[in-house]
Amino acid sequence: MEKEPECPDEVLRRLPSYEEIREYVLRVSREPVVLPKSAGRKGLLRHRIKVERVHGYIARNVLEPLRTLRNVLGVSFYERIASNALPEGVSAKEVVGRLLGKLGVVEKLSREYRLRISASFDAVEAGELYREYVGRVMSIVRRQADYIELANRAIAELRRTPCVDPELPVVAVAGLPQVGKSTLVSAISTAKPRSSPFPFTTKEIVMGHVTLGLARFQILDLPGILDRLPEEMNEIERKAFIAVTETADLVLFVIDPSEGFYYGLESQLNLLGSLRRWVKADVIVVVNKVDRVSRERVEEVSRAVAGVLPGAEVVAISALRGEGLDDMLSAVARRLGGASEREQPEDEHRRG
Ligand SMILES: Nc1nc2c(ncn2[C@@H]2O[C@H](COP(=O)(O)OP(=O)(O)O)[C@@H](O)[C@H]2O)c(=O)[nH]1
Ligand SMILES: [Mg+2]
Repeated sequence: MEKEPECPDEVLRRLPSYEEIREYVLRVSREPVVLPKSAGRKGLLRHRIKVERVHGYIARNVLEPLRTLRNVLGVSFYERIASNALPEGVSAKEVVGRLLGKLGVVEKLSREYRLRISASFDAVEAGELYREYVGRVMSIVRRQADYIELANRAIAELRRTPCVDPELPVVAVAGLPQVGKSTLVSAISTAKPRSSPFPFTTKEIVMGHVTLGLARFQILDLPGILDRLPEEMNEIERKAFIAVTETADLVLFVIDPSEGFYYGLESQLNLLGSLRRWVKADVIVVVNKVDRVSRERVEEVSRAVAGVLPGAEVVAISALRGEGLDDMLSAVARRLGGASEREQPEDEHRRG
């Protein structure tokens, strides 16, 4: 049975490239093997030990990390995040499956050549067999060089991805660029993401934790999403979109109500409407930057929100000045509390 998935940044290791593997194998081939005086048939034993070294290196540094990666990819959030970092149409799962299949043959070859070397006539024959073994192993590895690079891209992306604890609720902070998502997350959580007056500052998913009395939840600061179809999004927007759809129990949709806001109110409302269609999670609409606009404008924006999402809960805050944050957090706690009450009967059912 597969182990429980663990945090990608803790368990995932980069794979050695084809060149690094070749370098190791060349070194093993060159370096003398020191044997005790008492050892018999030294010429054979030396080459058998070299086969074991090559095999051990590939098993520990390639096959084992690949199995860990396969395990992590069992969580669909991680699988989609990893595939998002690969070229269009390439799935991380397929890359790993292919590598494990092709490179797994090294295990069989190693067994075969250990036996053949042990049964060989003399050191000359053992040396020939060893060279044949290395040739076959390296030709397998060489043919997978591009796939090893793809796996490393997936691994690098997953190591940058926060570890989502499935036991704790997830609140995802979404909206267009520049609306104040990072400022908000840094005002209320342990995370201190960078905020700035320049769009597209946030390129990674950043995880923070919030403790509210006895309740605890995870909060995700996300890259901004422009108002366009998922298939038109770039890699970074898609990453935010995947995080919202795969992990969120609740979405805080942040709106900048300023009249001079670069992206305008309409595209913010469009994105809100689209998210509502694509995402099952609850949404609370957060009208931010109220320090910059009149009360009338906040009411106008709230009415416009109601036009898109009738009955939606709207809270007004200034993330920068820390205004309205307590009310917003109470609204979040109410929703999450409600969600866990709804889940309880299901838990009973699962246990029974
Ligand atoms: N006046 C005002 N500016 C804010 C507020 N929240 C964020 N900002 C500013 O808006 C800009 C974008 O903020 P940031 O958090 O990086 O937005 P993000 O792209 O949505 O993460 C920064 O210059 C922030 O200082 C707010 O409540 N009031
Ligand atoms: Mg940001």
